[in-house]
This record gives sequence, C-alpha cells and structure tokens, in this order.
Amino acid sequence: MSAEIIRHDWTADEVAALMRLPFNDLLYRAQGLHRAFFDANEVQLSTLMNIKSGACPEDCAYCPQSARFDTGLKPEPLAELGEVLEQARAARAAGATRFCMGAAWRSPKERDLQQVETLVREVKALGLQTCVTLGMLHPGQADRLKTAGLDYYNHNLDTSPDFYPQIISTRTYQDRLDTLETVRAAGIHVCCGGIIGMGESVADRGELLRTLACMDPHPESVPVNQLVAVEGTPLATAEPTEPLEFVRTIAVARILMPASRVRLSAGREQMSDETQALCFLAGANSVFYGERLLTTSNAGVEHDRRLFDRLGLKAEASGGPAGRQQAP
Ligand code: SAM
Ligand code: DTB
Ligand code: SF4
Repeated sequence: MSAEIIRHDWTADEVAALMRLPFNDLLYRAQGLHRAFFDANEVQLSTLMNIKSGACPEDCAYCPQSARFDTGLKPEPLAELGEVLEQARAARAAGATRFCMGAAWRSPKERDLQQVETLVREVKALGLQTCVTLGMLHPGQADRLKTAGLDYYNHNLDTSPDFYPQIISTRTYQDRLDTLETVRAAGIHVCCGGIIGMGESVADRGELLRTLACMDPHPESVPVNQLVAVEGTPLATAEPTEPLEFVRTIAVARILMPASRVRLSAGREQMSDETQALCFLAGANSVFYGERLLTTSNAGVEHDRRLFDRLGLKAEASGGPAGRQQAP
C-alpha cells in the first residue's frame, strides 16, 4: 500500500488539481494520510539558534541577514561552544528533541567547518538530534559533518524553479539541488522546504512541493515557512499570505510526502491559533519551538504550551527521522 502512496513521480497537473480541491476534501485526504503514517496528536519540537549572524554575501530577498540590505541587524561572529551548549541545554529542558544551528554563510570555510564539527559533536552528546544550515556544501564537508554526528542538514529550495530568480541571484536552483544531493549521499537526513508569501503564485507553491516530492527519498523534514516580512529587505511590503491558502499548502505537502515531518516553521507568531490548529489538522507535525527563530521572534514557549494543551497535542519524545514507512 505505502509504495503506491509514497510516490516520486507527481505531475504538475496532479499537484495543481490537489491545490484546487474543495477545502474539506483536501483536508480529509491529508488527514487520512497523516493518521496512516503518524500519531496525529503528536508534534515534534525543534529549537533554532543563530550561531553566526548577518553580513551574508548572498542576496536572498526575504532575508534580514544579507549584507546587501539595511535591516539594522548587528553582525556577530561564530558563537562560542559554551554559549551554544547553554542554549541547547535550555532547549532540551523545555522539551525540544532537535537543535538546529543556522549560520549566515554562502558556504562554510575550513576553519568554520572545524568549529561546527565540534558544536555538532557536543550538542549530540546532550542527547539532542542535531541539525545545521550553513549554505552550500562540498562532498568532503558533508562527510565530515556526518562523522561529527550530524543528523539533519537544512537547505531550502525556497520556491519554484520559475519564481526563484526573482528572489535570489547569487546562487542557482541547481546549486541548491547539488547541495541536497551531497547531503543525501553523505547519509545525513535532508531537511528541505520553502517560503510561502513572497509574491509567488499558487502554481509556484505546487511546483516547489512537487520538486521536493520528486526527490527519492523524500526529505525527512519539510519546513514550510510563512514569510516574516522584515523592514529593510526587498520583501518588507509583501502582501501577507491568506491563512487558508497557507493551510492548503501544508495539506498538499502532507499528501505528496506522507511519511515526512512537515514543519509549521517561520511565521507562526503572525498566525492565529485557529490557523495553526488547521495546519495541524492538515498534517503539520513539527514546529520551531522557542522564543526566537534566527533573527526574529517566534511564538513563545508559554503560548505554545497553552496551544498544545488546548489541542491535546503532545510533544514527540524521541524524535525519529520520519513517520512509519509502511502505512498500517
Ligand atoms: N545561509 C544559509 C542558507 O541560506 O542556506 C542558512 C540560513 S537561512 C536563514 C535558512 C532559511 O531560512 C532560508 O533558506 C529561508 O527559507 C528561511 N528564511 C530566512 N529568512 C526568512 C524570512 N524572513 N521568512 C521566512 N523564512 C526565512
Ligand atoms: C527554515 O526553514 N526556517 C528557519 C530554519 N529553516 C533555519 C529559519 C527561519 C528564519 C526566519 C527569519 C529570521 O528569524 O531571521
Ligand atoms: Fe545568507 Fe542564508 Fe540569508 Fe540567503 S538565506 S542571505 S544565504 S543567511
């Protein structure tokens, strides 16, 4: 059964048809798959830390950390081990199972990588799953991160291949696909998703999801970010995403990648509790948890605890890589 459900050959027409389904039919289908592969009342908690802030040479139009935009962000060098471990311990104590360290680099330099290897080793030793997002990687670098104990590498496609050039000019879509291949070949779990609300069409959202779903295997972790519009970035005045359109995107992600963790990522602070509840109903089963994302604030821990309580959601205890690969 699951071989037919976990597909890597979705066509653009099939995905477009899913995106257009009546809302109730779409959620019913997504929820059925969610329940077949996961405990529908369980959510995985990942906590982010920005280990190297700002002064990035890339020009990603959404990003407050690009050196090209004046967002008032103070650049910071790579964080010290002690500070990272302090935040990782706090994340563990708050209930997170994964600690994700982000660096505003185009790609890591040799000295950077050595330091990140140490961070990965030490965070892993705390019993947390490890994730880093450092920009583009070469094969040797991915192998070293794997040896250090890295569980996940986050590298997003961000949007569809067609819309991509309107958002980033300093690296190509193919560069991103190459890094994802490199990560996969090193035996590291892939965390890959995108951003909704950058002015892309519904078809672009579908093509982003289809590109992810045509990867074999699927990314184990799929972060769906809602744009956090930051003053000073070219996307500061982007139209806010229509909440039900965001929920639809989550539902289609769940249908296309039924055994992957779909993460309701950036933008939760700007969402109502009801929108978040619909996202969980549509198949989201992971969040970024903690007071901060990278440079912006996140829905707070106390708020999240109350929300999870109201919804009867429980935090995942162990943090396995993905859902059941066999639907029961
Ligand atoms: N520099 C590395 C890179 O780009 O690969 C890693 C860090 S980068 C900040 C990680 C991801 O965060 C981006 O690919 C993007 O999807 C997401 N992101 C960044 N700024 C965002 C924003 N303002 N709103 C939503 N998502 C954002
Ligand atoms: C992802 O998909 N979203 C995270 C994480 N991976 C690295 C980052 C969100 C950043 C939001 C804007 C900020 O705080 O700077
Ligand atoms: Fe740099 Fe990453 Fe931000 Fe792009 S998303 S500007 S690569 S930190």
